[in-house]
Amino acid sequence: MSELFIQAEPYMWPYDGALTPGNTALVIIDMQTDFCGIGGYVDKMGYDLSLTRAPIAPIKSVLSAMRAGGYTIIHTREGHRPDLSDLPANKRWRSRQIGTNGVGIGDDGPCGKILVRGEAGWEIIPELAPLPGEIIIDKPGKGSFCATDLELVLHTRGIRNLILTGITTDVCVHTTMREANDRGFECVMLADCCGATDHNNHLAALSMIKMQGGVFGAVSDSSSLLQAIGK
Ligand code: C5J
Repeated sequence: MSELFIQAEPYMWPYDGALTPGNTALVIIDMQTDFCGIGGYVDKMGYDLSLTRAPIAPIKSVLSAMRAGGYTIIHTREGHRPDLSDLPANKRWRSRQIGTNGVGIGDDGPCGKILVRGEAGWEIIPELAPLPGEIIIDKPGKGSFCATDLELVLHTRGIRNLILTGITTDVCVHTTMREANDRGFECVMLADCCGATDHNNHLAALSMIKMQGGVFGAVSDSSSLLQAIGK
């Protein structure tokens, strides 16, 4: 098999050049209205929406190239059951400490109940809507492996390389990368395809990945990915 690498830091990714549409998935994390839309959870907390909206256009171009190349596409959504039976009390309590009037996860907001499955704010934004047949992972937590069947899906498909994108860099994307790395998956995060509620946290999260020879994997960007896969 011929080798294929993406320009990345601190090493050309994947480590062994074994990158094919059959063994590699694009993972798009939590591109939901609650995290990047007007009236959603992040907006309600008062953060600058331009930071979590910045990755929309770069993800769109990577998504369209990887769809065309026949790669597995996986979307995730953070959200809780409508009866809130999977919403830990401490998560709910903490989410009510910031934002207006003690409104937090599970409470009514302008886009319906915040981070609750089936509500408008919980939906993936139309620009990045999944196509029929693409995998959607619903997760109650920050990591995409906790309380989901993601690992089983990846093993069943023979996926070993994960290209990570989405929001937020320092929370759900980072947690997912750490979980995946510990499970033996080879991970790269695309810097311009991620965003955080605080830009310095975004930069710090990228920097952490590159420590110790790539302690969680590597960091690249959309143009390096597109160049490598020839789109
Ligand atoms: C957060 C996420 N930040 N998708 N969720 O609560 O990163």
